[in-house]
Amino acid sequence: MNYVNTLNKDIGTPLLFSYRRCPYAMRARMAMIDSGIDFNVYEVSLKNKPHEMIAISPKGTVPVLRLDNQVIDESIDIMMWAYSNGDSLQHLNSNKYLIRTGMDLIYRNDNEFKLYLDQYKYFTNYPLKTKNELGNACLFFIKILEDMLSLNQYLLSGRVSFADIAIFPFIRQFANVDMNFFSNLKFSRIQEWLLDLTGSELFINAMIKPR
Ligand SMILES: N[C@@H](CCC(=O)N[C@@H](CS)C(=O)NCC(=O)O)C(=O)O
Repeated sequence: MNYVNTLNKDIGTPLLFSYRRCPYAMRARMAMIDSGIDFNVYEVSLKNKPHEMIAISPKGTVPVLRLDNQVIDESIDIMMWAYSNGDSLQHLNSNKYLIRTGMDLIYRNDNEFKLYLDQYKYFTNYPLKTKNELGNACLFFIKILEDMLSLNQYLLSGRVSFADIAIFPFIRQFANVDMNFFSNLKFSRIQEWLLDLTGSELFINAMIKPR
């Protein structure tokens, strides 16, 4: 992963329009690194998105992956592209049941948990509820993950999978809203899982700051 400041160089190298702190972009960067793909990254200002990105993906969200003859502008699709094209295919070689389970979890993360997470993150916008109530409303998903982590060290097996990578940036956000609230939960497995993944070389490399 190599940060670039210009957009027209190295047309042959995959270019990821990214925003360092965006959880969707984090999972895309992690999957690309994990797959051993050589790629450039352009750090986007969300307040001033480059027209080169809007021209190929008018919906204006990051991450966007620009390839020679293809544009991929959903983070899960970028992950799937990375794991199907890189040299580390083990994630998508697991059995179909595990892939289905992983995809279902990601679906619930992106379409259910995220809605509650956003309310908790922006709790001041919801004066009728307390911050703790909004935090507690997120726990249905934390509990699902905790139960899965009681079976294996990671969500699908004893190895980090695409599901761990796709979901953990959102759990990190959840924990960061109020570290005390998170560490006082009686969910020790997810606490250890988060610590493990945030300390991993893969995550540290994906979080390198743009120059
Ligand atoms: N479904 C998209 C969601 C991406 C997304 O919402 N990214 C946020 C940043 S975290 C974004 O670009 N928002 C547009 C904006 O803030 O202008 C994906 O998975 O790639």
